[in-house]
Amino acid sequence: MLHVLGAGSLGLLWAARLAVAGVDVRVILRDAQALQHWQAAGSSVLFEHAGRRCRVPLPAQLPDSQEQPIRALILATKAYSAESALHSVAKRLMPGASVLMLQNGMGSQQAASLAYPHQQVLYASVTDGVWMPAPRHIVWAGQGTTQVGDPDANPCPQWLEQLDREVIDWHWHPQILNTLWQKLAINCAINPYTALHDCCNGEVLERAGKQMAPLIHELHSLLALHIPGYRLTELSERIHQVIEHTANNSSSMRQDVHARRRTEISYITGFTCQAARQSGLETPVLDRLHEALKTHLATLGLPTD
Ligand code: KPL
Repeated sequence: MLHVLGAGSLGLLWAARLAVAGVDVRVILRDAQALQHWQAAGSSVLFEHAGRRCRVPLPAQLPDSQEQPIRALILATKAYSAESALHSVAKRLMPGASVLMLQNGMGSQQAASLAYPHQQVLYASVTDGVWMPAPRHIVWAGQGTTQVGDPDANPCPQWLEQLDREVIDWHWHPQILNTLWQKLAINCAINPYTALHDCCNGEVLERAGKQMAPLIHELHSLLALHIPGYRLTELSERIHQVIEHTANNSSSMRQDVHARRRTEISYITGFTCQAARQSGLETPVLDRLHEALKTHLATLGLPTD
């Protein structure tokens, strides 16, 4: 049995795909009220993909459920909730249980590794596009891939090995941190502009104007410290590619702003500015972008962290 903690769009996408693949899965909900709503609505989700809709039964439970211990946990909360969510089920984790972290940005994964040294904490980078037009209704709009790896270079756990790649297109990545650094840089170059200018990813180059080239330079200087031999042209090409391929998408940060939710800036631009400082690097363009974002969020009455 697999447990999914976090019933946002990504958590439910994972839970629904696992259930469709025949995996016995339980969704862990935050509190009794959420569970009550879930059960009253039939303990299922409406799963929409490629023009088809199906109802997928998904049993749910509370973090302190006595039902069964947790052998494998898919943690799909927002980055800022990951630590407290993990804490809510800590007593149920079996010795050596694995925790698959699906968070955006960086920082929450390392915090989980530090807090749970006896669990196998796996990091993932997800490129699926999913949204929820209504509660318990998920639309899998962009089929992506999930890179998974163990930052401590342990082997892939068996439960993951057995996951049907037809249903979840996942790949084991021996150097998952490299993948996370690159995704982080891409998010730093795209998400802030989409939130600041309330635009789709495709408009980012126009909105960033002359800032984009020095920003990519700064991001590359940091990445090159963590990924030896990483070339500036590679990062630049990847950023431009993602902008082109996701031109019509609303970034996760813009979606958060639209939903008047707390954003993940502390785990995206905030983490990156801090990492640069710790390495003695100056990143004036990124720093200004981060500050502009904070001011913008404050003006909208949203949290600035
Ligand atoms: O990961 C993303 C996000 O929105 O957070 C990008 C790559 C920018 C795609 O929208």
